[in-house]
Amino acid sequence: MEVRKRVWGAQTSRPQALQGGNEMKKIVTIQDISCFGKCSLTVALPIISAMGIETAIIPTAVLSTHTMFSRFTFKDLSDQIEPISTHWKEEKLRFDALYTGYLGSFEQIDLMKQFFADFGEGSLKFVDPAMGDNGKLYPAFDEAFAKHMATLCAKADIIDPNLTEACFMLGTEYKEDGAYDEAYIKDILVKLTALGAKIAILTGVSFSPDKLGAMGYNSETGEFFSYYNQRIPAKYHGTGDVFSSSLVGAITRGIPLQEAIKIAADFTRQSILLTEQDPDKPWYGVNFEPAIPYLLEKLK
Ligand code: PXL
Repeated sequence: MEVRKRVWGAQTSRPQALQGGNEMKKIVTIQDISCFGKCSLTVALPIISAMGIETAIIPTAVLSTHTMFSRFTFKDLSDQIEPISTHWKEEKLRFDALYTGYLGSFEQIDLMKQFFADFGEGSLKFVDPAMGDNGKLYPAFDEAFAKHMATLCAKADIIDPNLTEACFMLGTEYKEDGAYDEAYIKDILVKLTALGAKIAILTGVSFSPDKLGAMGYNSETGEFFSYYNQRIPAKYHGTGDVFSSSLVGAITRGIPLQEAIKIAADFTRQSILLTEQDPDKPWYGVNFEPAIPYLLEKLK
């Protein structure tokens, strides 16, 4: 016990790590652990680590599976967020990026605002307001929750909602692919940044049946940008988490934003492609794992 204590103490108080004296970047990602189902932390942790970035986590809840399964267990961990954060402040920990994903309650959203206030200075604050897809919110959420998520987006540097999440946060009508034009997407992007975030990236944007991609807006420069690739006609759960994790990883590695979006979109597409080729393809998630070598190749 004595020895274990000393080893642990030595690790946490290593001066070089505290001063950020090594070269490796650090991200903290805050979202749930769905123990089975390939989403949130079981996606973010392996992807960001594989990108050569130290990945700290705060699990906000433990679920047996994600909420698309017909039944799941759920243990809320909100009461751990403040004590973890207080300890980290004592340890003077700093992160290059703070990345939030799926959050389960109004309280957790407010705790993230406090976390941004405590750790955000000089760090990239990245919010993926994971709440829904295909015009619908996930079962746990309603419109009031989406409006509250918008108040966290207001505190971020970069947000990357899909069209569904953006529409619920803004109270704008959701339109299916093919039923909207560029003016509709640009209007949403401007309104998203008017919430307070500097940059908004809208995912799942399509202006032609064979193309799918993302369009972004930088409110500081007034610049719009987009990236599309060949659509694979298949939808998988967890692709938003694959995109966000690789995007925040690429940005943290110093890759310019538009290039980072291309890398994240191509990696997500490659994950979908490999899932489609798998005879045992899972219904509940995407095979991002065999696409990791492709991602690392893109980072060279
Ligand atoms: O992939 C988003 C996500 C994360 N966490 C949980 C979810 C979902 C989507 O359904 O249920 C628990």
